Amino acid sequence: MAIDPTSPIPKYSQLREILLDWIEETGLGVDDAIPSERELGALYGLSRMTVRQTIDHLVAEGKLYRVPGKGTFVARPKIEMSLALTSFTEDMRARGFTPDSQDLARRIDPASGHLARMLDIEPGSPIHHIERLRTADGEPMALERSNIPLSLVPGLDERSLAGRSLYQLLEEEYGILLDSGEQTIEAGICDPTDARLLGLPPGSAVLLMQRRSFANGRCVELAISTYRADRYQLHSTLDPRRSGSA
Ligand code: 16G
Repeated sequence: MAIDPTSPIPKYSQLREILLDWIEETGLGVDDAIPSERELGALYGLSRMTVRQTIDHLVAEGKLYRVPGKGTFVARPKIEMSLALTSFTEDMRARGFTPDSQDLARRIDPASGHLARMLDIEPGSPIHHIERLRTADGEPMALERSNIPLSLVPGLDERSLAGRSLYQLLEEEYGILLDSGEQTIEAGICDPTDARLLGLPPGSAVLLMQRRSFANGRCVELAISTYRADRYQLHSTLDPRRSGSA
C-alpha cells in the first residue's frame, strides 16, 4: 500500500493503517523491530516528522514501544478484560500468568458516610481496608483497594493474603460466595505514588474501576482499583438490539 496524497485522511493516519496491516501480514511478533523512522520515510515518501507522529501515536496506543538507541518494537497485546465477576487470581491463571500480590496496607477503619452508603452499613461501622499491588508473572498490573464490612468477615485482618486470592479466602473461610456485582470504569491519570508502584511514568493513563460485589443481595466488597491502561483493554459482548427499539 502507498500513501495517497489526494486523500482527505492525514498522512500520519494513513501510515498508521499501513503499519498495522504490515505488522499483521508479515506476522511480526512481540518484541520484533519495525523499520527505522528514516527507512519508513524513504519507503513511503514521508517527512521524518510525519513518520514520528505515526510512531508516537502507536506508542501511546500501546501497539509499539521504543528503546532509546535501539529502535521501535512490536508491543505485547493488551489483556482483554471482560466484564465478569472474576477474581484477579482466576483471571490471570486462565491467561497463563502467575498471579501474586503485595500487601501495601491492611487496617480497620470506621466507614465514612460515602463508604457506608456504598456498602449499605451504618456510618462509623468498622470496615477492613486492604490495599494490594497485583502482579502477573512478577509485573505490576493493578492496585486494588478493597473495603469489606468487618461484621461479615471478623478476623480477616489476621489472615495473610500473600499469594492468596481474597475471593477464595472469602469462600473457603467465611462461606461467602460472591454472586453478583456492578462496576463502573473511567479513564484516569495515575498520581505519582501509584505510578511508582505500577512502574509507570508519572501522569500515565490508567483505568479506574469501582466494583461492588454482592452475596445473597448483601454488599460484601467495595473495591477501587487502578489498572494499567497500557496493559488492559475492556471487552464486552453486546446485548442484541430489540426490534422497534429505535
Ligand atoms: C478483582 C476485583 C477486585 C477483587 C479482586 C479479588 C476488579 C476491577 N477488581 O481484581 O475487586 O478484590 O478481583 O482478587 O475486577 P483475588 O481473589 O485474586 O484476591
